[in-house]
Amino acid sequence: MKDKILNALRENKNEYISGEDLSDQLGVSRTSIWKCIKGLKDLGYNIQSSSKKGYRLEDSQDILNEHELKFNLRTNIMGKNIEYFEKIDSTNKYAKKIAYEGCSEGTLVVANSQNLGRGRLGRSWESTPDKGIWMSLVLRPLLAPQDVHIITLAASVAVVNAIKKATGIDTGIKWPNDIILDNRKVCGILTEMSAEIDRVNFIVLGIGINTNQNQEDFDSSLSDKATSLKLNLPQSKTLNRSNIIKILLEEIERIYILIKEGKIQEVISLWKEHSVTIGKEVRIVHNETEFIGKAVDVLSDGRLIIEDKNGDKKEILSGEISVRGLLGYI
Ligand code: BT5
Repeated sequence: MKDKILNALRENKNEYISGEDLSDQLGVSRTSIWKCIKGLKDLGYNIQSSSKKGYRLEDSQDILNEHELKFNLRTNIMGKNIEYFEKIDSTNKYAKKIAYEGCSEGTLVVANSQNLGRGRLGRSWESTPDKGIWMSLVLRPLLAPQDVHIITLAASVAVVNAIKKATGIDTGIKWPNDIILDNRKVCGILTEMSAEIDRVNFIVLGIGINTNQNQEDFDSSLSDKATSLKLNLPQSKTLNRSNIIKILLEEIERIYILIKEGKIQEVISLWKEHSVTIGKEVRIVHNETEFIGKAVDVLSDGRLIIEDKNGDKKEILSGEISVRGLLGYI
């Protein structure tokens, strides 16, 4: 019923609709309407009530819930099935559980807060309640396990494009999985998989985007490493997370279709267009050894090609990287 009332209010946007009209239209009592309106207000919707005129939905700055995510979602695969949580340990952990149980491709898990958000290599991910996008998608591509890195590359491109479309903000991709804004990390991507020797069972694509945090919302250990979209907007405007997620799902779907069609080189080119790593001098720390050189290319399996000053090349699959002279934060 809440959904129906919300839709009726949306159709009458900025106009009052009386309780009587709503009750006639939806065939329920005015008391039920009143209770549902109260429930919607509790969910964060800004609904004006007037004893004479009825109810009116005001523009809300930031609402995150399943209804809002489904409203006007224009995808065929991504987010067709949504599980929303006010609080969870980790959306990736939960998505892996339901993927094992057989959930459909494109299932989206979103949380308003995570108390055990995870990064790579056992690191933690700070997931401030009410302020960020903490989401995981279950994918079931026909890929060999060694080729799954293309999903992280593709997701990075989708994030950059979605942020640009939703906010106008330009971001860059730092190899392998960071989205960078103002020399700080605004988003991290964690791709996990379950696979057999020659085939992937499923991939969980976890994305964390710092959206509406103020500087003081970040732990002091992140103060010079992390930023949010809001901090980079004029007047620090609060953003609607549901809106950004829907645009992101569209972008992910678009690039995922390229992968399904085998257009891997196209994905790599898009990645390179937005990369802040390629062409820069970088320092790689891997297994306690250090290597300095210029990042010259990325391969479809995610490896970064570094060339040292003698022209010798090295392929790097993972490790810590700092882009010297550009990003001083790691
Ligand atoms: C990542 O790991 O960047 C992947 C982060 C993925 C988070 C999403 S949220 C939804 C889904 N569910 C999960 O449980 N995880 C995914 P990594 O490259 O290892 O970076 C982790 C490092 O980034 C930490 O050690 C901190 O230094 C830093 N960090 C932690 N939280 C941050 C934040 N909110 N913003 C920016 N940097 C952060």
